[in-house]
Amino acid sequence: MSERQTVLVTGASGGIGRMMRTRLAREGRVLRLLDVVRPEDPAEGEAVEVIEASVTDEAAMRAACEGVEAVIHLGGISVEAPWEDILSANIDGTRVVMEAARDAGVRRVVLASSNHATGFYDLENVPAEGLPADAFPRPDTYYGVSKVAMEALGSLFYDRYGIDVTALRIGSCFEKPWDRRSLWTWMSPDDGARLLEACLATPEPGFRVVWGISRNTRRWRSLAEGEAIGYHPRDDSEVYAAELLGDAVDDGPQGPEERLAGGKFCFTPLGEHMK
Ligand code: 15L
Repeated sequence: MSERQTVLVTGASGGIGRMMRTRLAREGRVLRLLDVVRPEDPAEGEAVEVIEASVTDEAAMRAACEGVEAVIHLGGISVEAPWEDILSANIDGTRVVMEAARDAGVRRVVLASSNHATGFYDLENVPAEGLPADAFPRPDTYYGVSKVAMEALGSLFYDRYGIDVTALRIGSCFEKPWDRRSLWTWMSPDDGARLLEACLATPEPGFRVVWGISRNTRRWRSLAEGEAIGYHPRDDSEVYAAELLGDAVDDGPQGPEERLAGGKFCFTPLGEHMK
């Protein structure tokens, strides 16, 4: 990569985007932050540019991709929602991002897919080494379907135009896990930044799919695909287990909401706004 590297981050005002802002700051790197909700102006000395725009705005995305070395596409709706909204923000939005990246000559794109692309896997049937990152899609919602479409667009733009695309099937990226399921699915913000750095640095990734999770003792997803691109997670949700579970006997997944990978997403009415 050249000395001054501009990285465009879409969805920069969202949960993950905000947590990554300081973590992705590097000497010689400019973060170009884009969101429909205007990202905060740069602090003194912060190498940040802000753009208030939607990922569905073709002209704005084209301009945002100028001079960019890599795009981290986090933008879109992050839970279940009406089909028309998902279609526009997540599926069409990803198409617009990929086309703008191609037209601007961007060589690398990282896509925030989700574990909900595979939400209907039953944890009782996953292999001992963990569910592979490229397990065939089994989406649990229209939201999950949009993540499958996102991955398909990434694959298409790699095969057609040679843009390196890594799709991250992100688990639960929050400061801390909050319940039993998130002990399995957690990705710490620091590991999230490690994963994004690995995606930016690995030579010639081509198109691939990687889980976005930490080194959780209770994980049931494979870390191998991440390790292959230099992602070596360091955090483990287990440090929160006692605080979350107390003395409760823990016999593994209990009931369908815990047995299915997507948890409550598998049971939320399709197309209904989820909180
Ligand atoms: C996701 O894809 C959502 O964006 C996030 O809000 C969490 O619900 C996460 O999955 C999860 O499965 O915990």
